[in-house]
Amino acid sequence: VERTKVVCPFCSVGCSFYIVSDRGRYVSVEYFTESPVNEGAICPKPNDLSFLVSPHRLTKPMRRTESGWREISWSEALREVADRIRDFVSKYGPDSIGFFVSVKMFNEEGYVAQKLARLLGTNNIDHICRRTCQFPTIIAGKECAGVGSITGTFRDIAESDVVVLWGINPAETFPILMGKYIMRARERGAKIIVVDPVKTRTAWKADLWLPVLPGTDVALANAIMHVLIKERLYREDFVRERCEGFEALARVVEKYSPEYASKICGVSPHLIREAAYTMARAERGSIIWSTGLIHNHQATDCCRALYALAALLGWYGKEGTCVGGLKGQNNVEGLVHMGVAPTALPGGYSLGDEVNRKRIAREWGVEDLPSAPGTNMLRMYEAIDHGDLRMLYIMGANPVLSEPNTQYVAEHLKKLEFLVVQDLFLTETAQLADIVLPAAAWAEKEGSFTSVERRVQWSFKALDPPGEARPDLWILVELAKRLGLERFFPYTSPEDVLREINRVVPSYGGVTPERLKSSKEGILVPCPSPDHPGTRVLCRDRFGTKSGKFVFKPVEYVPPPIDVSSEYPLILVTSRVVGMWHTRSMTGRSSYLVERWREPEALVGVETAKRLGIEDGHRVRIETRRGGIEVRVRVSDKVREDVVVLPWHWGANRITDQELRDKDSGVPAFKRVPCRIVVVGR
Ligand SMILES: Nc1nc2c(c(=O)[nH]1)N[C@H]1C(S)=C(S)[C@@H](COP(=O)(O)OP(=O)(O)OC[C@H]3O[C@@H](n4cnc5c(=O)[nH]c(N)nc54)[C@H](O)[C@@H]3O)O[C@H]1N2
Ligand SMILES: Nc1nc2c(c(=O)[nH]1)N[C@H]1C(S)=C(S)[C@@H](COP(=O)(O)OP(=O)(O)OC[C@H]3O[C@@H](n4cnc5c(=O)[nH]c(N)nc54)[C@H](O)[C@@H]3O)O[C@H]1N2
Ligand code: SF4
Ligand SMILES: [Mo]
Repeated sequence: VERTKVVCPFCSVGCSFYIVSDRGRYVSVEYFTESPVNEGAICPKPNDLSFLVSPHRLTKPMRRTESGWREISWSEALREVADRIRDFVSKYGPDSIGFFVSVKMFNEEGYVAQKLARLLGTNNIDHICRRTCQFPTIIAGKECAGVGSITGTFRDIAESDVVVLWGINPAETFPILMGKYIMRARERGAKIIVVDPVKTRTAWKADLWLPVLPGTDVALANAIMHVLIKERLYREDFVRERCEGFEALARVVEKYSPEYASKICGVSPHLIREAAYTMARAERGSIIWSTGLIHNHQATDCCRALYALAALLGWYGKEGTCVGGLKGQNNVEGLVHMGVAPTALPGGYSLGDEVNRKRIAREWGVEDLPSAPGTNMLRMYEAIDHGDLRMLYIMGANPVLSEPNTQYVAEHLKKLEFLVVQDLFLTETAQLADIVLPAAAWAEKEGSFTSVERRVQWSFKALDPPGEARPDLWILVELAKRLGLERFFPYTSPEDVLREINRVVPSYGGVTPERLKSSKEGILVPCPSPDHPGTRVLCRDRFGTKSGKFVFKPVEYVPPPIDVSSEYPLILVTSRVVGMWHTRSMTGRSSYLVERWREPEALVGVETAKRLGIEDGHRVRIETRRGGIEVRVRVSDKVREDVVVLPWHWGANRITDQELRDKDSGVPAFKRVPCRIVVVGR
C-alpha cells in the first residue's frame, strides 16, 4: 500500500490529507498531521470518499442517440466535439460557443481551458462561482480596496481581537477554519460576532448574535457605521491617511440611526450599538462573509458596506486583520487568478489592457487576443434565447440543480444546438448533453489548487481513474490537437503548464513546480519570484486602487423589487449542511454520508409553526411562485419567525427564482425567496 498527499476537493480551506491506495485503487484516508493548514484534522466530507469508486462513475465517452446513450471511443468523441466547434466558429463566429470551467479543476487545467477558448477567438469562458457566488465580492473589492481576495490569512483571523462572521456559517461550511482558527481566536479572548437570521452552530459560539432580516444587511452595516462616526469611535488617522470619500460616506449613513435601521433589519438598536462598541475596541479584527451576505438583491452593495466598515475600523494592512468574502469551492480563487472569466485575462488584467493582452498573446505565439467581452455569460440563458449562444461545453458543474429555477435552466440547455458535459457522473446536467466525456477525479491526477487564503498547494496523483476516464488537462489538450491548435499546447504534464503560468501570471512567478511539490505549507500568492517568501497580508502600504487609497462607496438600503406579500408572506433561505456538498453529485454517492445526511429538514420558528398548526416532524409543502417541494419540518427557536430555512442540496432550486438577482452582479437571491407553507401530513 502507498500513501499519497492530496489537497481536499471540497471547500476552499485547503486542507490536505493522505489517500491510502493499493496498486492505484482506493483503500482509505489517513491524516497528514504536518499540514500547517489543518494539522491533520478534516471534516466529514473527505472522510468518506467512496464516491470515487461508485459504480455510477462515467468510464467511457457517450453519445446521445434516439434510443439512449451509446458508448463511443475517445477518438470518435473528440473528433465530433472538434468538428462541431469548427462548424459553429465558421458559421456563427466563435462567440456562439461558451466554455464553462469546473472550479474543481487544477490551476493548470483552468489555465489551459481559457487559453483554448481565447485562441478559438472568444472570451465566453466562465465558471459557476462567478455566476452564483462571490462575484459581488470581487466587484466591490476591486472598487473599494483594489483586491479580489481576502486581505489576510486564516492565521490573521486567529490573531484578531474581534472576528465578525457576517452571513457565513463556517461551522457547517468551512469547518476547519471554524475549528482551528476562529476557535483559536476565541480561546485567546477575541469576541466573536455573528450576523445571521439563524442561530447557527457558528452563532452558538458567538458573543453577539445579530438576527438580521435576510437581504437588509446594508441597513445594519450603515447603522454600525453611523454609531462609529457619530460617537467618533472610528480610526480617524487611518481614514485620514489611507482612505478617500469619507465625507460622502458620513452623509449617507447619517440617517441610519440604530433606531431607524432597526425597523428595516430587525436587529434591536441595543444590539447594533453593542456590536459597534465591541468592534471599535479592537485594533485588530477580521470581517469575513460568504453567501449569506450576497445571495440577495443588493449583494454588491452589501460587500461595499462591509469593506467600508472595516476601513472605518482600520482593519487593513497589518497582521491580525483579514477582510473579504470567502469563495467557497476548492479552486475558485485559483481560477480567478488564471483568467477563467469573460472579462479578465490570466493575472486579472482587463481585456482592454492592451499592453498585457499583447504580452500574453506573444507569450502564446499569436499577435493578439480577442479584446471584446463575448456574450455576457451572466446573461447566458437570454443569449441562448436570442440564438447568440449555440453550443456550451460544461466541465464539472451541475447548473440544472445549482442555478435558480431548475425547469428554466433545463429548458434553456435543451435549446442549445450542441451541449458537451465533462463530469465524473451522469449528472442532471449531463443527462441533457449530446456528448458526455468521463473526467478523472482530482485524486486521479495532479496539479495545483489555490485555497481561499491564497495558498497554492500541489495535490499528487493517488489513484488510477476508472475505465477510460481522463484528466481534464488531457481531454483539453487532445481536443486542441483535433482543432489544429497543437503547437499552442505542447504540454506533456501539468508541470509544463505551471511553468508557462510562472511566466504569464506575475503573482505566480515564484510558484514553480519544484518549489510547490517539495513544500508542506504551499506558497501564499502574490509570489512574484522564486526567492520571494509569499504574501501574508495585502494592502500593507497602499491599496490596489488607482490612487492607492481605500475608496468609500456609500450605499443606501433599497427594498427588494419582488418582496413578501400576503400570498407569499415568508422568506425562504436556502443554506448548507456540513456533510453534503451542493448538488450531491459526489457526497450523494458516498455511502456513509448518505446514511448520516438523509434528507433535508426545513427550520420553522415556534410561533410560525403554532400559527400554521405544524409540529416538529410534520411534512409540509414549501411553495413559491415557481412551484413547491415537500419536506419535513423542524420547529426551532433558533430561527427568525419570518424566515424558513432549507438546505438546498436536495433539489431546492426547483422553487427558487431566476428573476430574483443582485442588481449589479446578476448573482441570484437564493436567500430571499418569498414563500408560503402548506401543511400536507403528519
Ligand atoms: N458542507 C458544505 N460546505 C460548503 C459547501 C457545501 O455545499 N457544503 N459549499 C461551499 C461554497 S461553494 C460556498 S460559497 C460556501 C458558502 O458558505 P456559507 O455562506 O456559510 O453557506 P450557507 O449555509 O449557504 O449560508 C450561510 C448563512 O447565511 C445565512 N443568511 C441567509 N440570508 C442571510 C442574509 O440576508 N444576511 C445574513 N447576514 N445572513 C444570511 C444563513 O442563515 C446561513 O446560516 O460554503 C462552502 N462550503
Ligand atoms: N438554492 C441555492 N442554490 C445555490 C446556492 C445556494 O446557497 N442556494 N449556492 C450556489 C453556490 S455558492 C455555488 S458555488 C454553486 C455550486 O454549483 P455547482 O458547482 O454546479 O455544484 P456541484 O454539485 O459542486 O457541481 C460540481 C460538478 O463537478 C463534478 N466534478 C468534480 N470534480 C471534477 C473534475 O475534476 N473534473 C470535472 N470535469 N468534473 C468534476 C462533480 O461531479 C459535480 O457534478 O451552487 C449555487 N447554488
Ligand atoms: S474544511 Fe474544507 S478543505 Fe477542510 S476537510 Fe473540510 S471540506 Fe475539506
Ligand atoms: Mo459557492
